[in-house]
Amino acid sequence: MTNQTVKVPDLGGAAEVEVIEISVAVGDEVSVDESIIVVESDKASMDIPCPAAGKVTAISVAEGSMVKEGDPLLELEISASGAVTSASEVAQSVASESALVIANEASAQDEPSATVPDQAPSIAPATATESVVVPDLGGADKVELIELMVAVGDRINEGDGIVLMESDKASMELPSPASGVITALHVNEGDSLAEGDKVAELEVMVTDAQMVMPAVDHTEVTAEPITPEPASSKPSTSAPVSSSIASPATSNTATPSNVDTGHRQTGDDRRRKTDVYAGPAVRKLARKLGVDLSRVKSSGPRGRLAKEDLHNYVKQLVSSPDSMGGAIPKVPEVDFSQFGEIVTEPMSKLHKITAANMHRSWLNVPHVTQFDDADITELEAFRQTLKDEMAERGIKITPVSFLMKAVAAALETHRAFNASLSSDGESIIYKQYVHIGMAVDTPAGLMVPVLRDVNKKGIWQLSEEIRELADKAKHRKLKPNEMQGGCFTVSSLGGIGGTGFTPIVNTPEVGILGVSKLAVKPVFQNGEFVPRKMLPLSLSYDHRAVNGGDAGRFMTEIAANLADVRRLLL
Ligand code: CAO
Repeated sequence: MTNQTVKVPDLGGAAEVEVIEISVAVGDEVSVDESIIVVESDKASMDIPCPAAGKVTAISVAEGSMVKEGDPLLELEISASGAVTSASEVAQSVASESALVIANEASAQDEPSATVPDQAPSIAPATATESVVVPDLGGADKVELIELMVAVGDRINEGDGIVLMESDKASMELPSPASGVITALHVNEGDSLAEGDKVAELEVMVTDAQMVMPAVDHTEVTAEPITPEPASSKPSTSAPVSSSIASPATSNTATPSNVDTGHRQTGDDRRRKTDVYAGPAVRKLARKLGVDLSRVKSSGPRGRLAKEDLHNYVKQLVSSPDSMGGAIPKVPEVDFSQFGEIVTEPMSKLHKITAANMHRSWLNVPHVTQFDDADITELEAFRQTLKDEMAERGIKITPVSFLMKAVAAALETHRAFNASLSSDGESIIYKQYVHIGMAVDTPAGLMVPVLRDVNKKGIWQLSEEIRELADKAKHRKLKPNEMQGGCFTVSSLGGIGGTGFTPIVNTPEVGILGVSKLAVKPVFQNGEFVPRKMLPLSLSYDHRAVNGGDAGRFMTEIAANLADVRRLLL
């Protein structure tokens, strides 16, 4: 037998880490590389693997403890067969996982020697081992063990559940007959049990009275020596154990005195510490599945979570769209060919990119769309007066040039629309430039070239640039920088048709103006209806960044700028 102290390995630069989970209990047999403790820094969490097969004899930390490299985590009793022969071999065997430090200690040091009584008062608490058996099953022949509620090494109180059993009619918890430590388990989950079957061995403290009484059924009484206390310590006031019931030195068998360090937890301890009542196996499974145990509902007694609860939770997540935390239920696949002839064509790259951008924006941005009609009767009249000059210059001016100018002026006075939210959602970035994207319908799909410094340019120059960029877009000649840097987008479907639409914000911009086909409408003016050329506008905006009031004012200004373009000179 060799005792080894498993210490905190190299933490990769972290000064201190928190023990967030102890995956083993005193008395547990652990295998090489089995996760024994999980630690977490502010950047990552790390499973500390067991360096060798053995039995956990003591745990030196508690969940929530802060530890640093080299701090002892637990004591391992390594049997001859599972022993690692040298410290270097141990280090090698775990080096790939982590640089655990193992301190080999001679077993003799830990084994109580024959001289112990000379060094300290010969005081030893007495313990009795009691077998816990399946009680009267109230008529049922057999029950199934559905949950092991304790592990070897667990300290439990009288009345705490040991196992949960279920017949076809009911489930019942087998309570512990006394307070003590589980030293052995004879059953496994899924076993079929009958009345009288042995379930566990419980080591209980024996009082003076019990020692003079005849031993109860199923109880063998043993006594174990305790580790001598330092000379300065007060001798225990426990009753001395008579030599007739003192067992031979059982070396490193965990005794109540050396396990009662607060690391062996009862169910109540565990509930208090984490507010989640679950055993190491359930916690381990939850870690594997990435499930937050505090969200899982217990179906068991006293709120203890079982593996089944975890499975049910995951099943529910997978099957219920409502509980998917933002994930979107999938549209079912349909074989359209069953209804008639079909042709399947691959989507172009541009189409796929557009689809992805639209989807992202639609999902991320709380959209609001506001509508208005701009009276562009005077604008159109003015535009008609430019026909000859347009022909002379070879430049076509459409309502879109005026729209760009009207929007640029409104962006200068309504900075809420000339902005973007920072990606962390903590701040708003206001742009001191006015670059406007223009949606262009091309045979390959939608493209959005950007007109720069629209606020500084005149209608002729803008009209020329609009034509140039639209042509480039239609012929796939746009350079990447000609599609970047937009503050706001104008999407004009006026040349195509429609009375209105709700455009999707081109994130990270916060607004987009949709323009539909102008129509002559009767407008009530000065006591009578008069025919006016009305341009339908629809403004979509990101309601995280822009309020309805801002949007109303912004839209009103655009409409006013279009109704009287002289305003653009102001
Ligand atoms: N109402 C009525 N007529 C309009 C109009 C409006 N709102 N806007 C433009 N027109 C007219 C123009 O005056 C032009 O008429 P003429 O040929 O008689 O002069 C005609 O419609 C066609 O204009 P155009 O489309 O060639 O040029 P434009 O400046 O109006 O638009 C551009 C340029 C690039 C915006 C446009 O070609 C385009 O691609 N629009 C589609 C945008 C789009 O797809 N948006 C949806 C995005 S979301 O899917």
